[in-house]
Amino acid sequence: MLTSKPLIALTPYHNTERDEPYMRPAYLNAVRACGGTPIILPPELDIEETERFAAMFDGFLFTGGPDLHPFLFGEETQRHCGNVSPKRDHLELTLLKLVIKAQKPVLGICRGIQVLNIGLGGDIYQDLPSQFAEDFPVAHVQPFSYEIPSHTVTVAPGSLLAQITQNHTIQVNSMHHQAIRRLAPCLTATGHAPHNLIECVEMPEYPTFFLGVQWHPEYLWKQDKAAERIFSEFIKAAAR
Ligand SMILES: [Mn+2]
Repeated sequence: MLTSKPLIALTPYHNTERDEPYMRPAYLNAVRACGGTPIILPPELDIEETERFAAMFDGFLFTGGPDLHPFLFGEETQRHCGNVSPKRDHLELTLLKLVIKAQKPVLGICRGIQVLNIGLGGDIYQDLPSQFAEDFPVAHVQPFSYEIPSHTVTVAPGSLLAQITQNHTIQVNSMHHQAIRRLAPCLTATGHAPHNLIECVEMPEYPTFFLGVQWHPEYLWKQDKAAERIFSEFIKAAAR
């Protein structure tokens, strides 16, 4: 019998200098290893194509990457904001709305959690180091390999994240200078770094899998069961 693995659409990175889409292999490897078939979306889609893709694929992975444009959450650009790609912002925010409408499984990673929060009406810190006191003791851009965890995340009991990780505390890697500030009204924060920084969001009313994480499970799944289960549970939901 022909088995059909769920098709997982990945939003592409954008090299703005060369105007080229690209993808980090870690995402492709994690999706494949955890039971899905990854497909990289093109950087531009019209609304009909986006609608069609939202219906066509089984799950949607909003990948990591540089910053979202501050205008998207009503702010001026601060000097520590990083590079932006209006093209990528547009693709992801349009896609998110249509994917939610189609009620398909969603996983957001790093930039992806910020896309979910801003797309649903929340906002973010443009730059943690300059917006927090200098003695803010947790490095969210870790000084060593992505395959080694660097800070803890406290997991809310009864949440999807708790179901996935089967733990009250998990160890995660960290490579972000932005983070969620005001949570979108329909989202719940279910994972926090020390000092209460939001690192995981869910949508309790959503009929299927909806999870955003600030860390990078695609670099941890080989050695970490919780990271592996973020992908495998997402892909299981996409198979239903
Ligand atoms: Mn972090």
